Amino acid sequence: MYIPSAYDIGNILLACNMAQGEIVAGCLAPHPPHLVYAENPEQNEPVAEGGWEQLRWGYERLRESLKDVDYDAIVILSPHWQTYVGTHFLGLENFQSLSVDPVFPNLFRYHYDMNVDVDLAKQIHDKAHSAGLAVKMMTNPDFRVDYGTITTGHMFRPEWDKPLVVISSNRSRAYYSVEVMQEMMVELGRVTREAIIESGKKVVVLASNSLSHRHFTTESEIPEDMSKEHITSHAMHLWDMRIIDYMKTGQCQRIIDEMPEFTEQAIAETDGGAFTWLLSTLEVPKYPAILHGYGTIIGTGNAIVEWPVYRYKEA
Ligand code: 2X7
Ligand code: FE2
Repeated sequence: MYIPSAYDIGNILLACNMAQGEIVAGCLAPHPPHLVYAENPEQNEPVAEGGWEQLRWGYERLRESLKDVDYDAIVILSPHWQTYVGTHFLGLENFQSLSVDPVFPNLFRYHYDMNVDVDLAKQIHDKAHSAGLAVKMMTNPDFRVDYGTITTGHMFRPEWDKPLVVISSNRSRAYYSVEVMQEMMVELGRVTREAIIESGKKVVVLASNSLSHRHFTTESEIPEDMSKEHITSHAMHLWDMRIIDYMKTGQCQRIIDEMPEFTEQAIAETDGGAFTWLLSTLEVPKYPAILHGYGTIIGTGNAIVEWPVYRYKEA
């Protein structure tokens, strides 16, 4: 007689559950504050004469691509919310304040008002805790949300009409190595995915980071003067193109495998773990991603990329 294992029973229960949640899309959604500055939204105080159009058009194409895709919440991991003891999650329903970029206060003074899906944040938090990761819900009402989260949030969905789950960067690369960081982010990605499926919600997951991250050390007189904008070196360009090629050709396992070299040689912002976490939430895709745009910002390499999970799911 066939006796189902606990694993089989779990799968049967999951299959019977009509309210199973899902990740509908995953995106690489970089956050240089220059993008918000150049858009001139009413929330941002400084005023620009445009700039970085290649990337801003890329975000336009991403928004257009997802406009008919239905989802309940957006989950973002930002490298600029740096928590050296564990992974933290925004844990209050609303955050409002003024966010100022510490390096570019001349470009980014943004008045934000964001809603959080605290239930989903707690579900991911609890799963991560059960898996042995150090985690914490952030419930200080005076907490200032980092500019990485806000820039990605604004460029991805300027309406701010979907609740967010915001996950910090544990910076485990700083204390240990890229390899340790990756192990932890693969696990965080796995539990993020499980929690989303169990939540019954439809979710978009966003990794908020640049690719190569060596930047100029001086700013041009007019920050949006595009005649001054280019990649810092040929080596950085080659690394960015290599990683983009892997994304476009569905070779994401190679990105994970080469992450230590990429992160170290291209000084990549993947050091914060967001990209590894994203690939893990998507079960390391083997299908091609859509490249919506690539461009440099003060010499760093930035790609806007979508994994259209909604196209690949079974009918
Ligand atoms: O945070 C950033 C970044 N990642 C890249 C370029 C410029 C500014 O800020
Ligand atoms: Fe950054």
